[in-house]
Amino acid sequence: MAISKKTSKKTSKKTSKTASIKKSSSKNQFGGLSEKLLLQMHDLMVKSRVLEERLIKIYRAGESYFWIGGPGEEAWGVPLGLLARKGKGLAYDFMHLHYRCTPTVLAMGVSMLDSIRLMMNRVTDPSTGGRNFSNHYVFPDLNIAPVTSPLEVQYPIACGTAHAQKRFGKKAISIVTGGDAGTAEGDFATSLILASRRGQELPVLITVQNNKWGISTYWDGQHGEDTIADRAKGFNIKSRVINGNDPIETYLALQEDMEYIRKTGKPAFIEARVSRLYGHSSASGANPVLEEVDPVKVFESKLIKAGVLTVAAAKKVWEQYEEEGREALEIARKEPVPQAESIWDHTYVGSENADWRKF
Ligand SMILES: Cc1ncc(C[n+]2csc(CCOP(=O)(O)OP(=O)(O)O)c2C)c(N)n1
Ligand SMILES: [Mg+2]
Repeated sequence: MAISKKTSKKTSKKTSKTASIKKSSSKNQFGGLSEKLLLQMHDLMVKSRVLEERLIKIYRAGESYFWIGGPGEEAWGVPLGLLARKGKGLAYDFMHLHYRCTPTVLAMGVSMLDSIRLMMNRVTDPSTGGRNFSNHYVFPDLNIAPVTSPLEVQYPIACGTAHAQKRFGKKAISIVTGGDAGTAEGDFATSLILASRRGQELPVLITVQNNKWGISTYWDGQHGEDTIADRAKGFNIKSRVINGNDPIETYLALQEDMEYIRKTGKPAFIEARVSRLYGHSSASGANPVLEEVDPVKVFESKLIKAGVLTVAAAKKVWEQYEEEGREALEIARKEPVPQAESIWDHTYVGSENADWRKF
């Protein structure tokens, strides 16, 4: 995070001359968001993309077993991470994220190195001690709940933390993310019911990142509803579809809905249409999908066109994160992997299941 702030400062200094010339037009074009925020979002979106591409290279080099992640969800995930009320405990927002959440956790302050440690199953991985897949983060100090491999279980769990937050009374909210295909699970329907009961509504932001794919099954033919957001409307939940490939539209929608939830204590629903730029996971090859919109490239071009960012400054951001990713890889390479003796650590602590040998 410190690094991204530094970059934003550097880039804004370099570009301030051009930026001030076009200030009034860029304000309108960018929904009134400040130049500083625009550059910060660009910086984090690039950071996330470079990190994910580094993770894919690590997989291809045989230094990891599996990759799944978020290239194509940067314009959605970065504003989400920036807008969350970050901290530990019920006075702060709870994040129940899915496995494409790298942009969000980076925007919340997680480092590239810690993501690479998880990817390479290093004992130093703060999320799981090197015992889970890429992007399956957990950061208790940031209220980032464990990313689960079973789809959709995070949705009712988010209603649980929202219930506790409501009782605590500090206007914190719970936020849940997940994919479109996963909404076929009963857990998704359960969350709509739990969130919206009359008189017992919950301060939860339920979101779906609709990339129109569930592994290799396309959206068409799988849904009777026109939009997933329509399903929330049936429960009287404030609901909308947004272009999740546009960080400005995303930022403004999230800001408005988060304020609404804090103010009313009621839920809101956002379906964000996003890209899936490297297919489902390493299991399907993790190759670039060139037909899909690249939100990072589109946003960068807009900023350059408006004079908010120069070509040289943009290039520097990409190069800087390439360098940080390479350095982080070198560090992680030298770190050990977990040993068999620690397999039961943190698992069913103190219960009879703590040691399978005693079953
Ligand atoms: C309960 C459950 N069923 C099936 C799977 C296998 N699975 C993993 S990812 C995936 C596709 C999910 O698609 P979607 O919810 O649209 O999310 P996306 O991967 O597109 O972001 C499936 C079926 C699983 N992990 N959990
Ligand atoms: Mg999907």
